[in-house]
Amino acid sequence: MRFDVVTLFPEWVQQLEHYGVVGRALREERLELATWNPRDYGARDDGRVDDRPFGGGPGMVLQVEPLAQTLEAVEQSHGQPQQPVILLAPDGERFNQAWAASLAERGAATLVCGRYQGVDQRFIDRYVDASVSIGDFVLSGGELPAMMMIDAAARLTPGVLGDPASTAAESFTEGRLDAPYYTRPATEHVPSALLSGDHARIARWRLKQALGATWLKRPDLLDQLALDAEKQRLLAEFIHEYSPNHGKDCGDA
Ligand code: 9D3
Repeated sequence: MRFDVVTLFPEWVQQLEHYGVVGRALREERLELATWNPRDYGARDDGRVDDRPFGGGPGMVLQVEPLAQTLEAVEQSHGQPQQPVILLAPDGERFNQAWAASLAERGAATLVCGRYQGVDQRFIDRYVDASVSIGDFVLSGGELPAMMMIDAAARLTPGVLGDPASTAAESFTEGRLDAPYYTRPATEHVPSALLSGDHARIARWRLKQALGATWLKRPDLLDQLALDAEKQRLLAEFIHEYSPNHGKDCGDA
């Protein structure tokens, strides 16, 4: 997987190299990251790449020319066929796991980080294949969203995580939340199923807790799941045990 990131803060984005599994994959060149600063390509004589918006209003707008020339440089740097140009912008499509998977599958993308009030619309019309947002909150630029997308896509790239099973088993891939985890010491309140050594029982407990957590915390995800009979039964059990009177004498005998 290769990412080209167009950003006014390349050193910031390059910090990815120093942390975690994504950092390791970059250092071992199982993942490629190149950063491109529009200031180095077609800035005005005064070094600026932005200007005041026509019609007035607060803030500044990134100009077409520096961004266009930066994309030109990106293209010339690799002889590969065109890779998608994705703009990080607050009015983009919402980024999610499906987006991460499609990026990982395409194998390459150019991520353009917006700043200020945004980028000149003519750049978007001419060069941008899709705009992506990470949620309904206002950030000061697209760099953190770009780093987030790289992290999410990278971990779906073969060889980035040590153990391929950990990607496959990730609950979001399944569209639901995960069960709780425990580790030593096994003092108190560790669910007995987890200490039983009975793998079928552990798997059943985890699935039930995962479905229960999704029911409690993300009912919107549950609506999208087609639960088979076994899963429906496990969730019904969880819901029954969750009810406030479960295991108590409610006095109506
Ligand atoms: C005047 C309207 N503002 C839009 C809400 C202008 C504006 C604010 C912040 C334009 C750009 C930005 C900088 N944000 C991003 O570049 C950005 C972003 C975000 O702010 N939230 C969620 N996802 C993203 S992706 C890029």
